[in-house]
Amino acid sequence: MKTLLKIIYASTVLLALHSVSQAQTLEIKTEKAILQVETVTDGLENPWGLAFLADGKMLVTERAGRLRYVSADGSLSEPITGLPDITVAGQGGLLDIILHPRFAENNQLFFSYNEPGQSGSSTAVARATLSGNTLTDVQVIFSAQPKIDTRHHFGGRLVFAANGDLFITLGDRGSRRDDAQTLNTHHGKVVRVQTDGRASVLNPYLQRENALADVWSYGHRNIQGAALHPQTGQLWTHEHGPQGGDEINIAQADVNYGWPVITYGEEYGGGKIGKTEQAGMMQPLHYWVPSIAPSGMTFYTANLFKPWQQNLLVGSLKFGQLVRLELKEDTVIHEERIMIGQRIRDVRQGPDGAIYLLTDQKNGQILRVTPKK
Ligand SMILES: [Ca+2]
Repeated sequence: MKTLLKIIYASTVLLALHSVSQAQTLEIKTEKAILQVETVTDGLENPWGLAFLADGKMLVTERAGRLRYVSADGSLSEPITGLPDITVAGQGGLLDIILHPRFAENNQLFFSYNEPGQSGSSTAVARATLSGNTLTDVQVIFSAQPKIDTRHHFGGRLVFAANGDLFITLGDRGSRRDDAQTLNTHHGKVVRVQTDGRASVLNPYLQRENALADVWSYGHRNIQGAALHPQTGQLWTHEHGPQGGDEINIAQADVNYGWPVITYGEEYGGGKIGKTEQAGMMQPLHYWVPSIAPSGMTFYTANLFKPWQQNLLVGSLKFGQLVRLELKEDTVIHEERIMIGQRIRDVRQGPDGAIYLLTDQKNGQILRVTPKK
């Protein structure tokens, strides 16, 4: 595979050997920097989410239902015990992980996963205390309804709002009907909850009949990337379109993002799904035709890559790219596609200012991206 990559990307990727670890380091020429891409670790089965601990370690989820520590030198711990039952099927399994904003005091974290139930499964979020190699006090704080037996479109990204509420992004579970357009299911929604699972006091449907109180925004297809804008504090999301029409949105309270009524995508195999605009439905900030299959998202804010500050970075599963978007306020003014050559599942800014990528493979990796000095 590595040899193949060399041939395919020889025009832009220079290979070098890292002299200390002997790990392979790729060099990639981009518009504003030559990047070095080093493999921190591999041997992860479809890693999905990443969280940085204060001691230089990371926590990484594997969709197959494992959570591990990764040390700074890339060694993997045994799986952390104490996870609940997880349905690993299709796109479902153990998904994202995020530390409590006061993790340093309480050792609490949150993770999303595909939770089994009588009528199928659904995206759920649990809170737990991390003590050594074990999770204790595991409590399910959110469980999407209804549970159904499809195996795709679970959403699953977790982001803390500035006030300490937790945003949970969801997917439509492939249930086209009008589920993403109705407020009494969690299909195709962003929800906003307090850390104990109660609806945020800021939510728009607290008093509305036939609406779930934890819903924040609706009309989404499948959101696998979300991040807070560093200046505005708003939640930015992207979502998968069908064939074409992947979108970036700012997920705002009581806004309808249109799926499946409006989309820039089309049916697999061709054919119109709907229209592209309708009154009362928000247009995306940016969309991709053809689809890039986006997963993972971060705003870059660190000093290590000064030319990339305030850029939005998005992973592409389909094209194996890191997509860099330059913004002017809420408008995308430039897009650069950086070929990494593996399906990118998550994109994070590390405490060291480096960019960390998870690759969606059976033998998945954590890649560390830095500018060449
Ligand atoms: Ca939309």
